[in-house]
Amino acid sequence: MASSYVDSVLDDIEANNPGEPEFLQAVREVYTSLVPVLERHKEYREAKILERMAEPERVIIFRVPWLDDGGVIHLNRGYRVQMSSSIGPYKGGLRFHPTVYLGLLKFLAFEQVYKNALTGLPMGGAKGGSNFDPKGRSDGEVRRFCQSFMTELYRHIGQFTDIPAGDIGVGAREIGALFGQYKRITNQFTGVLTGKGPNWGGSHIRPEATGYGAVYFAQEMLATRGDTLEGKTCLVSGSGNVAQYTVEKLLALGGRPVTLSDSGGFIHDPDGIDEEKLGWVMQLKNERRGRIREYVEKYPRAVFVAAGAGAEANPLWSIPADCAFPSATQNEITGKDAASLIAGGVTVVAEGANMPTTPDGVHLFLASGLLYGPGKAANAGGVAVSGLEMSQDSERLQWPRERVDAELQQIMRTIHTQVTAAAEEYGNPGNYVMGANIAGFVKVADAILDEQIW
Ligand code: NDP
Ligand code: 2IT
Repeated sequence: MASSYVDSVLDDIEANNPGEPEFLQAVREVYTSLVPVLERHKEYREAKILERMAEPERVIIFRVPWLDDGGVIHLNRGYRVQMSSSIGPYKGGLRFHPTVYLGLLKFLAFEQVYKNALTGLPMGGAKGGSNFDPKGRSDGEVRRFCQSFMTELYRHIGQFTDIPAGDIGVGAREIGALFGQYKRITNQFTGVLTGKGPNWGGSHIRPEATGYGAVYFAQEMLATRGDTLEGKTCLVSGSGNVAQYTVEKLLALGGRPVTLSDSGGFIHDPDGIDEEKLGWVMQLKNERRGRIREYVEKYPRAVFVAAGAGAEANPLWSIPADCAFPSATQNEITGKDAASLIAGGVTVVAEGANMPTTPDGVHLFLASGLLYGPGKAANAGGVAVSGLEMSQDSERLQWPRERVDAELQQIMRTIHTQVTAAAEEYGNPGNYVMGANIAGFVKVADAILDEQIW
């Protein structure tokens, strides 16, 4: 009954959103796991909650003209997808990457709704960004792009309306330029963005939060089997914000990270990436804006493997290990990669990236019985500390690092408990995918019913 209803809703969503494969993938994964909830709750069907939650409340698309260092004018497309304000103001990051288009941001905004609900903080879901490629651009070019982007975006956001933050290609430098421009236009110093500098309204631990949170979530999953991260060999992909702080926390907890990657390929360091090497990578990536292949020139015992264009599998995931922390981008673990991870002995996967595993891969992980923490739950630490940054901005206070870190750990623990409980309540103990989707959904669906918007 409920399953044929979900199928027919998915058919309509597919027909109404052509050319948006990532969005349809994200919606399908969530909605197919909600069948047991819809069996029990007729009221969600009657209020057309599924139909609503796949339709953004508002989408803003705008033109972003900017001048390069040679005086040439460029045009990019800017977006903000305001998906849901049911439990709080729209909240979610901005992505600057050449692959950005409406469908990609709709998938990310859709995921954000459930993730934000899981944090227990009052935040709705959104995502935005542009197809602007910051690679190879000077600081001046990035600044002019950010200023032009904010010159339109400012009228659609605000501390009580929509609070953007970073994502791929948007870090401290970009948030600084975006905030500076917002302030010049509005003459208001408010918490309109998160990820701000710690001496101008930002929260301690926000840069670290996503990576630290993913590791805390892995710790919680391992604890259900009486195990810890001590001595575990860990595969980490990406080498940006999430990957760097994943490695930092793994080292603090006795783990052994051995890989990092970027779009050019990956490095494998059989000796392990220690604190000194991580410091070098942070300098390479955050200051010199270099490529991960340079690692092997500095540390010649490591190997670099170039990315295979259009390859069906990434050899990074065939390296024997105990844990995997995909922290680069969507669909970076294919079905073949998931099979390699399982064959290589991995027993924990904690997703730092959003939707890094393809549906085939998810299926294999769930069938294998390994501890699989989907992004919505495992990477919620970033937006959770963004929520804590909003609280600090509102009370015009800054909490000490120790307090923020303790709250982050508590939030990740609570997410784990909620997700586990939802999976059990609906008959699939240990299935974190189902647990995360159901726990996030029920909270938002009940808010929609309470607010009686029909
Ligand atoms: P960064 O821009 O700091 O780093 C992204 C990393 O991933 C880079 O190493 C980049 O390599 C690599 N990457 C990006 N796109 C691709 C691609 N198409 N193919 C191969 N590698 C790629 O971003 P973040 O670390 O912030 O984000 C990483 C992931 O984590 C994303 O999925 C993001 O949505 C998710 N996330 C981020 C949060 C945050 O707080 N920042 C919170 C929750 C999730 P290259 O430099 O070559 O492009
Ligand atoms: O995907 C994500 O959760 C983020 N990029 C962080 C969003 C935020 O508002 O901190």
